[in-house]
Amino acid sequence: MDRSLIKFNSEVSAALEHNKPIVALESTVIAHGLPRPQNLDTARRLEQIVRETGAVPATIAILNGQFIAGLSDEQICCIAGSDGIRKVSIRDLPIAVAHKWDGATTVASTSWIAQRAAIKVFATGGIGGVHRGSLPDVSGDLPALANTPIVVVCSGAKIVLDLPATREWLETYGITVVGYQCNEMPAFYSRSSGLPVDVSADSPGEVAQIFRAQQALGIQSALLVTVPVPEEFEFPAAELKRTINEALQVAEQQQVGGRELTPFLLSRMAQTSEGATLRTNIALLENNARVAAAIAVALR
Ligand code: PSU
Ligand code: MN
Repeated sequence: MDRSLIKFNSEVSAALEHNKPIVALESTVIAHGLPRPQNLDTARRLEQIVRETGAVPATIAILNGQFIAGLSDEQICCIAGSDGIRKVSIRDLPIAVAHKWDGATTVASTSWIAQRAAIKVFATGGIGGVHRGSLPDVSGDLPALANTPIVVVCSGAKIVLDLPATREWLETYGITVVGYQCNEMPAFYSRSSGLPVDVSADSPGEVAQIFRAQQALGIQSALLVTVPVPEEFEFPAAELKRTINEALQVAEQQQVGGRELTPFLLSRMAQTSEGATLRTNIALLENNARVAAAIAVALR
């Protein structure tokens, strides 16, 4: 892709020029994953954490059909506060450009843009994956991760998904899964899933070493670094099943599907848990931004 299609803010372009550590952040979580006003506060806080850890944040979105790497605070406010922001995955990128959309980017499209912008590390909450139920709904995040050589820091796949099926998918498509200071793949709101990681890494330096090896080998998939939510913010396991099942049931009754499904499930669970899942979600996003920035620093 022509890099002139991406607009960089001055901070990110200076960082690219001087080979300073950069962390990409996505915007679907701001526009569709978190409610107002916590979405704006979190978006700002994630940038602040990346800076405090010694890296430059590049929040990515699409405005008027242009890919932006490094939103201004005003642009972040627009993504967080406007109603017409679309959820743009890779299949929507050509439409977004041709029709000059304002769009929030998912894990798939954020990775796609960030990697082409020469950014090596991207932090998010939970990746998309294989949905539960009879419909064969598989997030575009998975094939994007299979095709995009970038470090993606997350807390595993979102717990509303079929996690064993998602884990199999990652394996089949050659996506290396690193457990950051853990031996089990975390499950978003929960620290454990019973599913294996391929390797455990104790420090940002160890992750950097694996990513350098991956790049030297010319492997084209992402390196998925999975970080468990800090213990004090983990959502209690006893309530988790009930909360998820209720949300899944209501989604089915109301026939929510396609790109609406994930935001619907997240917001429904936040409602029925009286904000508890929301606190967990924000805590893991902040923690992942910190780990991602440390990895970006180690990769210099
Ligand atoms: N992480 C979060 N909240 C979110 C997401 C990630 O903590 O809302 C977003 C990401 O943008 C991810 C998307 O790509 O959810 C997955 O959506 P779908 O299942 O429709 O592919
Ligand atoms: Mn889907």
